[in-house]
This record gives sequence, C-alpha cells and structure tokens, in this order.
Amino acid sequence: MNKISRRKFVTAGLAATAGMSGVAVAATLAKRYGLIPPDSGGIYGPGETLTYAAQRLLTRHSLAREFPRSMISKAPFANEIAPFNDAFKHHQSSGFAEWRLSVDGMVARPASLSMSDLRSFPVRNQITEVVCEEGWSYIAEWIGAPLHEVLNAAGILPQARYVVYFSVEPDWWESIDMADALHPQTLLTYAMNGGDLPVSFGGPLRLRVPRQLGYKSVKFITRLTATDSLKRFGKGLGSASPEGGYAWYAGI
Ligand SMILES: Nc1nc2c(c(=O)[nH]1)N[C@H]1C(S)=C(S)[C@@H](COP(=O)(O)O)O[C@H]1N2
Ligand SMILES: [Mo]
Repeated sequence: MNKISRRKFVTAGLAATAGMSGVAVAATLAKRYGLIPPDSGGIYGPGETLTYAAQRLLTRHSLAREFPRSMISKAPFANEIAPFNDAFKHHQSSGFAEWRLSVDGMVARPASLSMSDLRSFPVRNQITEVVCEEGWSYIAEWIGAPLHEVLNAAGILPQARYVVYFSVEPDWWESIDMADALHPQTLLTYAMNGGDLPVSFGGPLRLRVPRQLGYKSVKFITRLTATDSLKRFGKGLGSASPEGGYAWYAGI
C-alpha cells in the first residue's frame, strides 16, 4: 500500500468509526456549493443544512403550485396583526401616497420607490396558497411587481447573495437567497383578488414568497437590502424567525 492510498484508507476508517453519517457528508457537499443556511448552528443546524441544500441542489427552479380561480378561498384568514401606530394611520388616511420602499445595499442604483413607481413595473399575478406554520392556509390571487424586475432596475450586483426585507413592524424582517429573490413567483404585491391589498393582508405592500411558509411573506414592507452576508443583521441568523425558534429556510 502506498502512502496516499493508505492515508485514504485511514481517513475512511476514521470516518466509519467516528460514525460519520450521511448528514455530515451532505454538510461537506453543502459547504462546497455555498448552501449553508444562516441558522446552521445548534441542534437543528444539520437538519436545516440538509433541507436547504437538498432543495436548492434539486429543485432550485421549481414553481409553487398555482390554483384555478375557482379555488380562491371565499373567506381568506388574516392573521392577527398588531394595532397600528399614528404614522401608519397617517399613511392609511392618505391612501399610502407617501409610502416608500427603499432599495439599497449591493445595488448600483439605490432607489426609493412610491406605490405608483411600483405599479409601473410589469404586473404579474399568481393564485397561490398562504400556509401558516400554525396549521391553516388559504388560497388567494396575488398581484404585483416581480421582485427580480425591481432588483434588476436597481442594478443588483453579482456579489449579492441574499435580499433582506423589513416591515414597519420592527419584529418582522426576513431574508431570502437569490434563488427565491429572482424567482418568477416572488412578487412585491400591492393587490389581492382584484382589489388593492387590504391592510389586514399586508397592504400597501407585501412580499409574497410562495415557495416558503407564510411567515416569509412579510407585510407592510418598507425596505429591501441586497447583501453578500447575513451576519450583520440582527443576531446573524438570517431573519427574525430563527431568533424565535423557527427555521430561516421554510420551503414548502
Ligand atoms: N409584518 C408582518 N408580516 C407577517 C406577519 C405579521 O404578523 N406581521 N405574520 C406572518 C405569518 S406567521 C403568516 S402565516 C402570514 C399570515 O398571512 P395572512 O395574515 O395573510 O393570513 O403573514 C406573515 N407576515
Ligand atoms: Mo404563520
């Protein structure tokens, strides 16, 4: 046995005796492809890495299921929302004329977009399901500007790896990777079921990410920022969800 194959033999043996599992092998692969989620630490970390890496390697371009118009829920369920402060009520009474979405970070042309600016982007619609981790769901038609159109107009830089998005509600902020940010069904929605997006459903502006659980579809969006690292946001776990015990990646 020459030196190299002997070393290989020893490594394989070590891995076997240490019980190096499929999960560890998968984690090594995930690292090679840059598919480690920001909440990869802790006891659920290996599972999170496996879920995220496997979905991204196998179904990066998959589409969320779209439903026929006849399946739109008659009584969609709006999750409980916090009572609004005076600033929000002021926006509401002026028809959100002063609402702005700021687009910044790793973009060549940072922008501050009004609702009418957003309405001037190509309009897309999708009839998809909002699925809450607490066990309920509803189907609605969502209408808005594809996030990729807005990012491209702002000149998103090739180094950007994630888009972080913020609500007027400080506890609600999330991030998605570029696979979801550039996905054709990820929409900045301002209308629902044919009318303006009601405040109870996130109006005036909600990011719909239909390939993930409802909590990634944050309501009352005011800011998007493109970044190459999630470390400097909050506790560095990618979003508010993992800080509260939920997964950053919530693919469905
Ligand atoms: N700003 C904000 N966005 C939010 C929430 C919230 O409370 N505030 N709840 C989230 C959760 S947990 C879910 S399941 C969905 C609920 O959407 P719905 O109210 O349209 O049913 O919105 C998500 N987006
Ligand atoms: Mo939820």
